[in-house]
Amino acid sequence: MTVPDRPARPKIIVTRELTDGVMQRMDELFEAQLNREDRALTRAELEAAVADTDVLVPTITDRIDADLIAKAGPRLKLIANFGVGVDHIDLHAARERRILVTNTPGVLTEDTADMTMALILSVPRRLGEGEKLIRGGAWDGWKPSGMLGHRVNGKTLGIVGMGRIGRAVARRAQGFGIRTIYHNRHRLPEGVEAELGARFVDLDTLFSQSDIISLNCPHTPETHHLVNANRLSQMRSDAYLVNTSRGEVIDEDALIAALQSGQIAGAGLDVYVNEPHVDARLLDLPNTVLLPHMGSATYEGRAAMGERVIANIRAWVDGIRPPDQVLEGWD
Ligand code: 8YV
Repeated sequence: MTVPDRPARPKIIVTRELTDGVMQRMDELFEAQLNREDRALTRAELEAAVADTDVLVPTITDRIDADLIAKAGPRLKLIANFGVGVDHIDLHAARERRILVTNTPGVLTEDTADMTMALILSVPRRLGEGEKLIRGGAWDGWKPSGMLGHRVNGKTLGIVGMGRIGRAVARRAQGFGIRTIYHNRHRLPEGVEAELGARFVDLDTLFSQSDIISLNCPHTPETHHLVNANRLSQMRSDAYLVNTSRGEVIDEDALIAALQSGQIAGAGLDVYVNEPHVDARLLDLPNTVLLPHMGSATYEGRAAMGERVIANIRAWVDGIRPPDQVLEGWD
């Protein structure tokens, strides 16, 4: 069945090289203009793309701001983001132009929670430093005082943002004998809290009582710089901060100052304010574990993200609401 004004084979422009299977499926189903070079499109290329396509498939490395959306041609009706976070897309500007935005929730939850857990374990137990010691040829053998870190078992984890990923982290924490407290826009139903072994607290309590804080909230105007100098000053000097959400949730300068002064014990970061640039001061700090935004980077996850993008485009073609329409700002 074709829907009036919906092309059966829409033109889609995919801004980044995706995995082979996903690109092949997109090629079969749509008039797909794929990026076979493993690089981000330039601004001029992005402008040309939005001017002449039905669907744009961007990733986090594309800035889909109001200026770009103003340059969209009349046929652009859907921005089907490859990724769950949509803070690189001006949702308001898209809405004004009646352009739908979709994302890929659900399919990267477990991978991102695994990576969050990896950081929760790595930072207190100094995995990064240990690796560097070996690779630098500086290990002079076992000793009772060698590479001492802090035990995670029995400690308190404070999760900021108890959506899918936050909850998946809480489930993992239970297996490690870690107590979870959390803060979220809305408190979870009691049954879910009981299942996760998680207690709802306000942010002041979370920051002052946690041994490890994990940021699992989206980046929105409300969470921008949620971790600022004031919040960091509430943390204990033996507490750690882990971030697998978005760099902008932390005031990076304030974090660097807190790490340099010993105000907090360490940090595990997968995301940064100005990616791929990583502040040189972070590189100099031994008490950080730094990863290159790889929280969801599994073969399985990328394939599933591609499938979600395809499902959203197909729903739009069929004239039904795409399953992952980002509703923020829509009636
Ligand atoms: C993605 C992410 O790989 O989905 C997200 O929001 O942060 C990443 O894990 C990336 O955004 C893809 O665009």
